[in-house]
Amino acid sequence: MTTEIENKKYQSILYEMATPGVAKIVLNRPDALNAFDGKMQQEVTQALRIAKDAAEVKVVVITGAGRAFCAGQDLVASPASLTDIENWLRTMYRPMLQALDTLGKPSLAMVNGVAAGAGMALAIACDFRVASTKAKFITAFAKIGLVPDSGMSYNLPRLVGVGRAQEMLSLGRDLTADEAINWGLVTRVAAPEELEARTLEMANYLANSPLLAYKMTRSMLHQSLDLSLDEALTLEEKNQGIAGSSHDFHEGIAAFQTKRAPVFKGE
Ligand code: T3D
Repeated sequence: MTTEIENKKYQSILYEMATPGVAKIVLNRPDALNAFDGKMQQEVTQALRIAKDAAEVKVVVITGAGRAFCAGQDLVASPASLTDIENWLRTMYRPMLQALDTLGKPSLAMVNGVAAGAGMALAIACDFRVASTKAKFITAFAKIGLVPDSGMSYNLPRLVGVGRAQEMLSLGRDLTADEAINWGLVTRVAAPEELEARTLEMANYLANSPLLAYKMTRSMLHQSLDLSLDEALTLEEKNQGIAGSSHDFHEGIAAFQTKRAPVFKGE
């Protein structure tokens, strides 16, 4: 039986179930290093919204076709993106970043090659990054006279700290995969031939994890920098109350007591 995910036709992306529970979005304009052409942002947004509603999807992986992850905004094919940038960002990038933020399921960027500009911004907006040893992280904005966008000014300092974010954004410091893991920008590094297997290993682990707890944990971490300790303790108490009455908690306890592996439902 084909799913809604596999039935729909796209121009700038591919969308498929990689393994049971794991949907894969492939940015698919390899001749332009998968640069965003407008259609691509719209299709990624649509794919993420479908993934959010699809019970069969537990985790989403985003990657690029060919040798790049994504070279950011297409600087040739989308004239509108160069003449009214503010509107372009609002109408093309914002919905995509918001769809990712409200996915409610774990997201992984499988960074197969260079990730530049908004391409790097998309990778760091995902919950986790598995990078090929061939990957490179290039903020790119300042090289063409721009400030960071697509959530990069928000996500980059949260991952690497303000000082290192400033170094990447203003001193043109690009990172290899090995540097990126040392800076905390990526979660794992893998040889190119092992990248897919290592990513799916992590995705499958997440797909079988207690996803209600994942969702609340992600939200708590994202809020934490803006909360006082008192507010964080209150949020922990409230969310632990919810997690503590979930199916998955009872299953986790039963599995521990009977010395078997838990089967979580995300409920
Ligand atoms: O404008 C707005 O609306 C605001 C939004 C901004 C968001 C942003 O993302 S701003 C940043 C935009 N991106 C860049 O500035 C990166 C530009 N690309 C590069 O610096 C380099 O291509 C890379 C470092 C990414 C890779 O270098 P390399 O040497 O591996 O490949 P290459 O030879 O430069 O590129 C290969 C082909 O891809 C080439 O086409 P060709 O000559 O084979 O026909 C190149 O023109 C094309 N390409 C690469 N990046 C883009 C692109 N085509 C269109 N747009 C691109 N961004």
